[in-house]
Order: sequence, then structure tokens, then C-alpha cells
Amino acid sequence: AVLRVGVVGVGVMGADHASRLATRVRGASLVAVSDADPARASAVAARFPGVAVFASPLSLIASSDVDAVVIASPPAAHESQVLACMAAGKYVLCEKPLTDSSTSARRLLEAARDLPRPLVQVGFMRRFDPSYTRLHGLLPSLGRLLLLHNVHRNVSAPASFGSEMIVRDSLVHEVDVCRWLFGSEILAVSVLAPASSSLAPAGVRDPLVAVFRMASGGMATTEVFINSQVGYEVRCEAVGETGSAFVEAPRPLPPDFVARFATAYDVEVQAWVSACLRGSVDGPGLWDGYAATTASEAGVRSLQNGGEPVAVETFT
Ligand code: ISE
Repeated sequence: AVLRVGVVGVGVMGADHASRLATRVRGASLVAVSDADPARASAVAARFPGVAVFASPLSLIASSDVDAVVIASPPAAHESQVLACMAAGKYVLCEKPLTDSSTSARRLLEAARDLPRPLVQVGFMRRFDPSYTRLHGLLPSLGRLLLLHNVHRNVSAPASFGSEMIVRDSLVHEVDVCRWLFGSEILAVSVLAPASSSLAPAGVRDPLVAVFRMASGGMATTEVFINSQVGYEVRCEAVGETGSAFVEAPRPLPPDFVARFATAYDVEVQAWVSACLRGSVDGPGLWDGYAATTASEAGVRSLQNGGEPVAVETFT
């Protein structure tokens, strides 16, 4: 069987997913794209045979020629698009962050209650990265996990990428990584702003240092520095009672996340397609997307409040 996939939003990430679906992922074919910029959609469609361009994302989602959907549009557009996929009974891989607010993410969780089975996977691709899955597999040999130390550096970001975005769009990866590695929710988030780099756009606090207090009792620190100039550098050290282990950054440093996590995205999308063909979802789901958005929101509030810890309030 072949899963006919449509991609909504073909910016950097959507175009990258479109290309892997068209050329590398087994059991899938890329059949449709749509984008707020029609010229961008047409340009991506023209690169592969048999790809239809839809003027509206909702008409792509509703099309009987589309079995499953990848959403890579801006976060504010995700809620209505994921709801449409659920209403149509179609599997969806929604890029992170799941939505732009916890109330919006909560509406998705509530809508999913009426479904006979889960349909949504959220694009936290680090869970599929070989170096992160290796670390996850090593955890039992480290004894009780006490600490995670993360570094997340990008070369540069556009001026539109403000401090809030650093929390919601970049730090959200560590939010998910920490929930996954600790196997525990985040209770409180502090986001501290040391002296900003003079190379960051005016008014942007960059780097940031986040502290997560985990329900397990453990703690995580993360440096996010998105105008670091040098390269794309993502690292993670896990410290347990009887040992420690690393995710190292490859050297030389890759230029960006598309290069660093190319394998992770391939494995992620393959796992999603294979699960869809089996009639299931096996990656991070709506709850993970909701919990991450809620923790990001606490992080934004902490940043606005001078780094005071802010409790993460999820409903149960
Ligand atoms: C981007 O959206 C990502 O998801 C990348 O993984 C992250 O490194 C980057 O900072 C984000 O803007």
C-alpha cells in the first residue's frame, strides 16, 4: 500500500519534508502541496512528478486524493488545520510547536477525545535522532537520572526572531527532550537572560539560560544561543547517580538544523508513514505537544518576570 501525503506549508521545513516524501520515504508518495505563497507551492510541486497544488490548506486536507497530511505552516495556523485533519479522520504529522498557545493546544486535546483512535504525531524529531536514541537507551545504565545539561546554538536568526520566539520555537526542543529523557513532566521553568550578544538584533535577549524542575526531582539546564555565529551546535549531557553520557555535536559543526537532523527527520517521517499504514501513531502525540506548549508559555512568563520560576500548569 502507498500512503498519499499532502504537505501544508512549504517553507524550509515543509519543502524538506516534501522532498524526503517524494524521494526517500518508503511506502509514501507526495501528491499535494499548499502554501500561503502560491508561487512557493508551485515551485516545490514542479520539482516532483504528479504533485497537485491546492490554493487552500483546508481543501488539500479534505481532498479524497490525500490520505495523510504533514503540517509545516506557521504555528498560529496549526489548530484549524489539525482540527480539519481530525474531522476528516486523517493521520497528521504536525511540526513543532503544536500550536501557539496552551489554550489552543488544549482545544485539540479535547477534540481528540471524540476520535476512535489517535491521529496526531508532533514533529519533535530529536526523539528519532540516532545520537539521542542512543542516549535514551543508555539511561538505565546511569542509575537514577539527576541532571540534564543542554546546549542549543544556531548561527543566526532573522531580526523578527525575538526572545519569545527563542523560547517557543527553539527551547521547545529541549522541553520535549527533557520530558522524554526524564520520563517526567516539567513542574516549573525559569528563563534567565545574561548579557546579550551585541551581534543579536537590537532588543533581543540572546543567549538565554533555562532551568527546568522536573516532577521526578531532577533538574535540567539549557543554554539557547541563536545568534552564536559559529555553527549549529546541539549537545546534551545526562548525569545519573552512577554515570554520565553525552550527545556530542558533530565536528565540523553543521550549518543548520536541516543538516544536523537530516537523519532524524528521515527516521521520523518514515516511522510516521509506516505507523499510518499500520493504522497507528507511534511518536510524540497531542499530549506531548500540549505539555511542551504549556512549558514554553511558562518560560516566556519567566523571561518577562526577570527569571523567576513559573509553574507549568497542565490540566489532567
Ligand atoms: C527551528 O524552528 C528548529 O526547530 C530548530 O531545530 C532550532 O534549532 C531553531 O532554533 C528553530 O528556530
